[in-house]
Amino acid sequence: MIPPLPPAKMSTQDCETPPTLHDALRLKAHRLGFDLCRVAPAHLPPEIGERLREWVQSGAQGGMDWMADTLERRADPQALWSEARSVILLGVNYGPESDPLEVLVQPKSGAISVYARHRDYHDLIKGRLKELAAFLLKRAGQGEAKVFVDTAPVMEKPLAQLAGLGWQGKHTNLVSRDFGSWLFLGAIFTTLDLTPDAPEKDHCGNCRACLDICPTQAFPEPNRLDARRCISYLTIEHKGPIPHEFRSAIGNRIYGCDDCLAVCPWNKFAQTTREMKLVARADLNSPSLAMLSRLDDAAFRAFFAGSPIKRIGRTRFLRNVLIAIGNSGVPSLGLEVLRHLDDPAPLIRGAAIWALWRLEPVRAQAQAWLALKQEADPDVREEWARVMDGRQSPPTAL
Ligand code: B12
Ligand code: SF4
Ligand code: SF4
Repeated sequence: MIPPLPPAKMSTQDCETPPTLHDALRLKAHRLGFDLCRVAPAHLPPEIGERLREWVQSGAQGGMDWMADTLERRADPQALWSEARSVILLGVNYGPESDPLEVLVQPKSGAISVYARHRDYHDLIKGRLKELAAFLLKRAGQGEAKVFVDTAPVMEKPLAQLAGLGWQGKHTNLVSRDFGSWLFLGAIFTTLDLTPDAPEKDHCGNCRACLDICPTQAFPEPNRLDARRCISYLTIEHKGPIPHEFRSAIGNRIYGCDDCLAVCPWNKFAQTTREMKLVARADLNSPSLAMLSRLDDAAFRAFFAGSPIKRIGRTRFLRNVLIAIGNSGVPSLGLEVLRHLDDPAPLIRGAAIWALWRLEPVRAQAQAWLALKQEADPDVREEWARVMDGRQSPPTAL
């Protein structure tokens, strides 16, 4: 068995002449831009898989069918790759420069979660993981490795806790003593038998700040998230109309949500990212809702080139922007809504109706009867029908 890695905090000076494979690995990881690098065995305690099964059986994954499809491979690293002996867990600090929740009180702006205000981290991390894996195998002179970030059926958070990168807080994300809530995770599975690092303990104590701040009450209990209620799921993964019960609570969040992350007291140890590619684009800190609502498909693609937001496409994104406009309480934004009432995409038409009803209820009601007669899509018809019989709540300010 290969000896354990040195302490997680790395100094380039300490490691100029790495004496062991582990030192070399950690130093290389640091040079590649990873902030944490630790090792876990390639198996998880059975209760982790059990909880995942319960979660999927309860339907908490909503429309993320891939969570059910990949259940058994996700529950157990051995089921994913039976020859794997160790997993190297990597963390990249994406700590923001300023309070990400400031934008929530700017009704004319859209709130984009910190993780999407810069380059797509998948693209950034994957190449580096591959480079680190190649380095490891070359130094070891043996073995095989596979790299995973986010999209593969890997329980990254429980594995990261097992490796000691942090612990799964009550909001279910990994919290780090060094970087608070702001860590991206990646993993390298390898056939090499590396000595695991010590796991991290839970340091949440009696705190429940993340549970209490959640705008949509997405936590049925601590450590358990109902994705169907989570704004991150609703604005990114959910493909259809956003359920009415969550629309006003979404406020101006147009892509993801950071509330439960940002409120964590462990963020007092957070540090601004050292990775220039993860520094927020200035134009994504509080983009104008009016500007975003005017993006046609080509402009949307150009504006979000290299950003994870491009992945959800203009239709779903515009749905989110229109919900935020409906929540803005800014009457002048009604003009932006009107142009979308006859958009070819039913998802956009439906969200536009809701936004108009919120901003200009009299105008919406005046249009409803004729529009309903001409509308064929059942979801859009339902939006007009709600306007006609006044089934929507009155506008609320942010
Ligand atoms: C599916 C998914 C989502 C879904 C579901 C989130 C979720 N919590 O499951 C949605 C779309 C909602 C989502 C949202 C976000 N995500 Co996401 N997501 C994933 C993904 C692909 C899989 C996560 C998963 O396996 N979920 C299944 C559930 C059942 O697993 P679990 O959360 O670990 O649940 C455990 C606990 O609930 C626990 N448990 C249950 N009951 C109890 C009781 C007790 C007492 C205890 C102790 C434990 C416990 O057991 C479960 C199994 O271990 C991972 C990438 C990956 N491959 O891991 C990224 C990932 C988790 N996401 C990430 C991020 C950044 C986010 C967002 C912050 C993005 C944003 N700003 O909008 C939000 C955060 C929302 C939140 N509070 O979780 C990061 C998190 C990094 C970190 N530091 O933890 C990951 C790891 C991606 C990455 N590679 O960096 N995400
Ligand atoms: S990301 Fe937002 S909506 Fe989702 S659980 Fe956290 S606070 Fe709630
Ligand atoms: S906010 Fe409190 S309960 Fe939530 S993860 Fe942080 S320390 Fe734990």
